[in-house]
Amino acid sequence: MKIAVITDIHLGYRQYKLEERKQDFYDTFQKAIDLIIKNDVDLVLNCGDTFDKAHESAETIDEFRKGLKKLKEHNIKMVAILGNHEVIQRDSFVPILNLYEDDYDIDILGYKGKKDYITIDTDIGELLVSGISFLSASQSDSLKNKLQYLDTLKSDFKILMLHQAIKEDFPFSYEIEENDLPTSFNCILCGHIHEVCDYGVRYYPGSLNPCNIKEAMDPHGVTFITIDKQKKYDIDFVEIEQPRKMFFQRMTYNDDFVKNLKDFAKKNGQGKNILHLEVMIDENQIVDANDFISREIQKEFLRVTTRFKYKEEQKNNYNFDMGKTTIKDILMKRLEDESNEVKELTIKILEASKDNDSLEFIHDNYKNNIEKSYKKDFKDLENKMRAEIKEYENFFNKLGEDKYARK
Ligand SMILES: [Mn+2]
Repeated sequence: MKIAVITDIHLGYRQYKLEERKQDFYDTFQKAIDLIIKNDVDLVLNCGDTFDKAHESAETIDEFRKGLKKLKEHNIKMVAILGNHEVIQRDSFVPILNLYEDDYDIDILGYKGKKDYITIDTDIGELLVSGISFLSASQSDSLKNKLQYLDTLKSDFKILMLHQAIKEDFPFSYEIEENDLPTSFNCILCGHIHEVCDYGVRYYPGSLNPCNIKEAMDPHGVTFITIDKQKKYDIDFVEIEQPRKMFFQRMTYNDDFVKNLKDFAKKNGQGKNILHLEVMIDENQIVDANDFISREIQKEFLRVTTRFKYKEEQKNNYNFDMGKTTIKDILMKRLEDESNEVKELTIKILEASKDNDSLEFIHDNYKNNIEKSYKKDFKDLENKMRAEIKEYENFFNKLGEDKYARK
């Protein structure tokens, strides 16, 4: 038994308001379908966010139809759930996926009026595929009830499809926790997180396309699951080459800036790629830099977005010696103008982070308890902390890159 899993196709997303990016999402989807057909699978599972919005253009709706048509020609069934992008909490709402049900072999699971599961006779016995379309946090009781009910079903091999945020995987805003997940399933396939994550029984195939610059660093593609008669299964992720590259460059506006950026653009732009530029600069140099970028760099790429950061500000934040400066020093510097409560809390968070549990800590101790007493301060701090964590991630990723580049 061989199954293909895709998720978060986000058809209709016009990234950077570019027609080219919308077309990229179409092309990657068709490539995925061709790859699925080539791999001779028995079934395709689609874990949600097929469409970027609940309402899409006829062109976008037709693009998905083309994919389903190809699958039908090869007798391949698709089972899908709806993601958070394509549902509206309104009684009269009809999901786009409904349009295909009569003419193509697609089942939508776990939505109003739809089945919660299907069973299929396969070479490994009876396969049960169940799924719950996205439910918001206000419906988490109903979500938990559904999960408990699906847990009681019996079959030779059980698969569950979800498109939810699970606390352990996405701690800031979630609908359920790992503990709420049923235990009788051989495999739980999840959409929503756009990165490929293999947590054993729980698996995220990741989005088909990068939907932001951070996701551009990750591979995107189709996951194939082969199940044998002993109910053991292998997971094989196959990357799909993206139609264009996205680069993130952090540079300082100094004597080498013009040459370095020109060289980079000549080598990497190819008229079709996308560049996110972050430039450390003095305020009075921005006009010159902007002029140079739009005159010399823009033409090498499909799109260049530039963010300027003042050098002064940058120095305050990053002028530290890797051997000596601690994260605490950096944080204190950034929180210079904050109240003592905020500083104290920061220290607590830092201490908790030593157990590698910082996100958990922020959520449990800060968001739920402390926020009540110091609402505004701590809301601000939460945002700051989120930004900080991102910065550190970027910073340490960068260090990693440099390290590998030298080898
Ligand atoms: Mn998504």
